[in-house]
Amino acid sequence: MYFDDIPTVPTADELIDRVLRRAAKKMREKTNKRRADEDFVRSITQASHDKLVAIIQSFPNFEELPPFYRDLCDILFGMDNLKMNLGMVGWAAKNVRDVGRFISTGMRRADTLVERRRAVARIASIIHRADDALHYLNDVRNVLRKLPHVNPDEFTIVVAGYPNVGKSSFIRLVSSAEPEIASYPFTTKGIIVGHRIAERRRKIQFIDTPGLLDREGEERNAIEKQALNALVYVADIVLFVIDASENCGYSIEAQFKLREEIEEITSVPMVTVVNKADVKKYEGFFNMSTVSGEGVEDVLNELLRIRKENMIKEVVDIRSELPVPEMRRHGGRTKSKKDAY
Ligand SMILES: Nc1nc2c(ncn2[C@@H]2O[C@H](COP(=O)(O)OP(=O)(O)O)[C@@H](O)[C@H]2O)c(=O)[nH]1
Ligand SMILES: [Mg+2]
Repeated sequence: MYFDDIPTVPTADELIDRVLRRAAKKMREKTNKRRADEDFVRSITQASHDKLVAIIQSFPNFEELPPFYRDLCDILFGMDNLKMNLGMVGWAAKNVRDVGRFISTGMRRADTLVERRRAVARIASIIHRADDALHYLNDVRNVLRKLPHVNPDEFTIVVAGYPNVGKSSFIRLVSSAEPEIASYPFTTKGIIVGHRIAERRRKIQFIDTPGLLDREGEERNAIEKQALNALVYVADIVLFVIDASENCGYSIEAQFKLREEIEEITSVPMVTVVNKADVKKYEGFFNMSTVSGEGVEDVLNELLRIRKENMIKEVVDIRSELPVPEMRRHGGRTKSKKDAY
């Protein structure tokens, strides 16, 4: 995954402390006092610069993330914010290096202790100017770590519908392994991502859309709408779950209205399934129950059928893009060299 290995981002003080302590330790081993001050400044310069650069590099290149994650990061943080804060840390890295080099080069001619202190103060002050950015990036890091693991290359079924219609129950029931529960920052509920091995060991992933649909369309805020868009974006199929028993607390009309809304924002096939068939069925749709298990197999088969259809379409698409051989384009044999003479 792109976000698992980002280490904690230190605050300015933590970073300065670490750098100073390491340089001081090195200095104790030195015998030449004059050289030691200069080495100290070189050491803190290099270490501060490298650490700041390492922080930037520990983040992924946001522009180059798969579209789903790029959109999600844009929704969560704003691309401009990310760039600005990473840029601030970059600015600090460059300045620390310039200032440190400048001071250490002039040290032999000056009172080295005074110069050393000046270097520490200048470098610390530059790093402090990036403190807000460092805090911000640490927050970003903490959010990124909790994002669900969505594999953009896997066939993806996004399970949508109002809360309590049985989306999570369905994913749990059909997933081969224990589904992963990640959390979206804009919802208090966990998002469930489950995987299932289909025929020929191909994986299918199911993704929940929790908490995004608690409110009626008009009340949903911009972030929630975009998040829903991002989710629908990764979908190869949207599975819309309806609870005809209305035990979920939403009328059947409201549920169909939501279905229309989602149909508007997605261009992929949508399968509608009525869950809780053990309580109430609804004619004209797939009926299933995640409690009794009835109808679940039919729903899975329908999803696999659509998946197969899609795969055949893709193959045809690729074929139609293959270059037409030269000969055929001219409608006959191309002239051989012999014919030309
Ligand atoms: N009777 C019945 N209850 C169900 C069924 N599926 C889910 N539930 C119940 O509906 C409630 C909400 O289920 P959940 O999967 O958390 O819904 P979600 O909010 O859409 O993820 C839980 O109490 C489930 O036990 C079903 O097929 N039949
Ligand atoms: Mg749920």
